[in-house]
Amino acid sequence: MTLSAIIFDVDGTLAETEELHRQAFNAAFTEAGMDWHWGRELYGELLKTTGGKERIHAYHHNYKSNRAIITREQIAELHRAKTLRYGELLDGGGLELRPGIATLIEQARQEGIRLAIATTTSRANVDALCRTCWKSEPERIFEVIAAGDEVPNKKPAPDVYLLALERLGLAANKCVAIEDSRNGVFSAIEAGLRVHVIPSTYTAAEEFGDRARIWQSMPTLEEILQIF
Ligand code: XBP
Ligand code: MG
Repeated sequence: MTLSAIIFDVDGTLAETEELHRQAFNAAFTEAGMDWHWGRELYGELLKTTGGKERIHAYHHNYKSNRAIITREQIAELHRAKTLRYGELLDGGGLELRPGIATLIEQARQEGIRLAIATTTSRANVDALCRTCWKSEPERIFEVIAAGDEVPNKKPAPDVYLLALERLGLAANKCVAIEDSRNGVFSAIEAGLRVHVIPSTYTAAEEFGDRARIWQSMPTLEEILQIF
């Protein structure tokens, strides 16, 4: 069986973005006059809930249940402000691709292996990341992009990987997923994909089950092909 496509997760996999997401959430809370502040340890816990809007809701529900009700509209507004701040933080520069990502993508392109994204974050954030890290629009690097705001259920549900496969027009057994988190690994496996996981700063202590291949640094294309 030949490998036809590699499907990449974004946050934590292409780059260590979660610190910028955390700062953007906190900026949005402050701008809204709220006293919420997510420190690193707390954010590590909150990351178990994928999706920014879902994370705000989970925090309110689990940590602030004695406070006034927060509406769906207020959450959406907070998340809009967060996305703006995140884009600005990325545009400010400084964020780099994780070591080995640029090489892996270049090797895949040279071998004619197709490239795709399956992410929980929004398309706007994928665009901003590619502008910062590749100085390029995402379509010039990734043939297919499936984003969290396009599917009903975020990871660990398989929806976003299934959408990426549908857009590629490929069966799952012709592709591999590259992930950094437990939620992402389960999402990809549910979609029928083989998964390579390279834990990131926030996911280093997670359990990934026994069905994903765990790497401590980014594998080369040759290493991926050896166990495809
Ligand atoms: C990571 C996530 C996202 C980001 C924040 O997704 O769970 O929610 O933390 O992005 P992935 P949004 O690793 O699948 O890319 O606020 O846009 O949801
Ligand atoms: Mg991730």
